Amino acid sequence: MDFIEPPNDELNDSPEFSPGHRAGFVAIIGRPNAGKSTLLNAILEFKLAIATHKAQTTRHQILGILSEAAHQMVFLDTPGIIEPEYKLQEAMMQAVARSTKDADVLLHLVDATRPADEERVWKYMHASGKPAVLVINKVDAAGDEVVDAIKAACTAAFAYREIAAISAARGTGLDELKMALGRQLPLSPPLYPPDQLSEHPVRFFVSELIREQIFLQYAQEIPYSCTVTISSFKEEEKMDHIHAEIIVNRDSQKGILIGKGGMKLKKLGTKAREQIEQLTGRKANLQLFVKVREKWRDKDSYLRGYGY
Ligand SMILES: Nc1nc2c(ncn2[C@@H]2O[C@H](COP(=O)(O)OP(=O)(O)OP(=O)(O)O)[C@@H](O)[C@H]2O)c(=O)[nH]1
Ligand SMILES: [Mg+2]
Repeated sequence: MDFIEPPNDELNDSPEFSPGHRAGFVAIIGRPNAGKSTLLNAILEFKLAIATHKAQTTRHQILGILSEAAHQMVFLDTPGIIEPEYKLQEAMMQAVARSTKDADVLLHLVDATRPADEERVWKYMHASGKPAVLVINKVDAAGDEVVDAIKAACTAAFAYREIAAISAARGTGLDELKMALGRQLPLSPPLYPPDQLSEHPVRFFVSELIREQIFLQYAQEIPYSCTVTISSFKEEEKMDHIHAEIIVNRDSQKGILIGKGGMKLKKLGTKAREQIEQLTGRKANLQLFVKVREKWRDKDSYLRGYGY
């Protein structure tokens, strides 16, 4: 008789997990550019989420799973909290609200290199009623007194369960952070199979890697005016054939994106393809098409169609 793997819900009865095992959801929230996606990648030791020097890089909830002997932490990376000015940003804030609602514990990430102007974040935290851990990031780039002052300001405003100081970019302080988070999670067997890293399809990550290059290679409003959809993804024996559409907000942006003689789009495609190949470990043939969808960022039907 063939061996049949138990379905996931039978993990409860698995003898492999100690009675002290903890598992749950950790929502990483904070202002734009605090380093949330960098932290997710550092904890997972894998580039799952795109991260750039520009604010509002992340637009979706990104789920990443860390499975260790003592605990399984399901991280939810989220868009930076802002006052929304158009419908795309409203959808981004809904992703934050959903994540705080799903979380067992909130990880409030604060950037030590700028003043702790966190009122908007605290509003989400209060509304969720969830316990929170304060994590001060970028301590590699800030003095001890500054870090202490941020700590004092934050703990005066919110009753955090734990406090940690880290550098997500350098990977320092992460063991202490994981221990602090573990203490806040409920006793539970794993929620996901221990070898699973995420739950989004590959084509989602492919579209994100293209968007990351748009954030890195174009100035001003272009990154904020674009979205990327994968129109076809065919796996063949030797390579993946991917067609991606870059959607822009206005006709004038199409020319900027393509550049003289198509040079800019070519450079974008080359860099994105390299990143995609790193993610999948396979060769890719990437073709990019630019489309104008007037004011897509403010139209519900487009936003839904593009996954927001
Ligand atoms: N010096 C320093 N820079 C960092 C650290 N962590 C992140 N950064 C930088 O901060 C910038 C923003 O990082 P992201 O991870 O994209 O920030 P985010 O919070 O996900 O940003 P949004 O998705 O826009 O909300 C990038 O340029 C990172 O390299 C750190 O520990 N030290
Ligand atoms: Mg991010």
